[in-house]
Amino acid sequence: SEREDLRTDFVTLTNDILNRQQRHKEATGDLTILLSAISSACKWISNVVRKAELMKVIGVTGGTNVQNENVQKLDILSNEIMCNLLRNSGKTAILVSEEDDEAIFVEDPQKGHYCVCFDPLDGSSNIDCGVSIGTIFGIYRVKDAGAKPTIADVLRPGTEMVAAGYCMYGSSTVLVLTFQGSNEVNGYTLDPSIGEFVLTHRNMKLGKKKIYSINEGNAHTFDEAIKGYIDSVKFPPPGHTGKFTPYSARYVGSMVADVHRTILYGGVFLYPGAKLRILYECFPMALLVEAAGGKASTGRKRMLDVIPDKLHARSGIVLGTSEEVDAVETRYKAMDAKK
Ligand code: P6P
Repeated sequence: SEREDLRTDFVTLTNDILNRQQRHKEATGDLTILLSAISSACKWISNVVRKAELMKVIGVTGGTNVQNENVQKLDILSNEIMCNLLRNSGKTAILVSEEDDEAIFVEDPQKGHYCVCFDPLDGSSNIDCGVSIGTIFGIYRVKDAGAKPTIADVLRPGTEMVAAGYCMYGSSTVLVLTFQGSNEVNGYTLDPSIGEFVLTHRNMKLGKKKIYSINEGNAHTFDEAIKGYIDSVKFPPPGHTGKFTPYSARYVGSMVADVHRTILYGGVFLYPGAKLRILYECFPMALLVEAAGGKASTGRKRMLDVIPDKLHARSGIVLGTSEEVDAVETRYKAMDAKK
């Protein structure tokens, strides 16, 4: 009947952000405006990502168009929309994008007090096969609102990020967000018919499924600690008798999809070796996973305690349930003790 598809009771992302601002008496509303700009950019990216294949047919996005010109790729377009909306918000001082070698310093009158580190379209190599991709962002407040912003405002530990989140463009478009110290992760699903992110996952906590997620094609590069851990989830320990239930292997190859599944279902995601970028992949995901009740580590130390030495610094990362991350860290301690 007509009534079945009418949603008549919901909370929106905007609503939640405004209510949070009111609960923080000292809040100026700047972060609210900044997050509103990010959510608008994600709506725009979602719209374009979903039409990408069709737009290619008419040569608008990706590949070449009818005049055989090289047309901007989705990750370039997504970067443009993120940079423009963040700058237009009037609340940013520094933008660090995966797509730009140098940091962007926002000039007056648009300059604000927040630094946003983001990957506008992470996993974009998966676009052509329809696999989920996403926007990842982490937000610092400048150290001194009265001083000239410098690179030192973003080469800081992840513990100093004030908020972080991602927007996954999958079977639906879901924006997942947490604030430093809140211990709460909330997920909002885009209802394109009204252009609102509607609360669908209140206070997300890591699931309990035994899943491991790693690109085993890199096994020849794994150190003893990772090798030992991966063997331990696939094979019974030596001398084991009785039933052994191996973990399930799940690997999408798009960090947002692998982390979103890890938070919802549980298990562990590992990318050993310095591939993932600290400021706009590792730190935001670490903040989210910790707030969802899990852990994120380099293997040897808490991910959020790392201090990146350059904008696009990379790190190995292990994130997921505390039990699994602890198991990996224990193996690194044993391995290092033998040195
Ligand atoms: P690999 C995507 O290119 C990305 O940056 C992350 O989203 C993803 O987790 C990782 O790289 C996948 O890397 O080497 O398994 O293809």
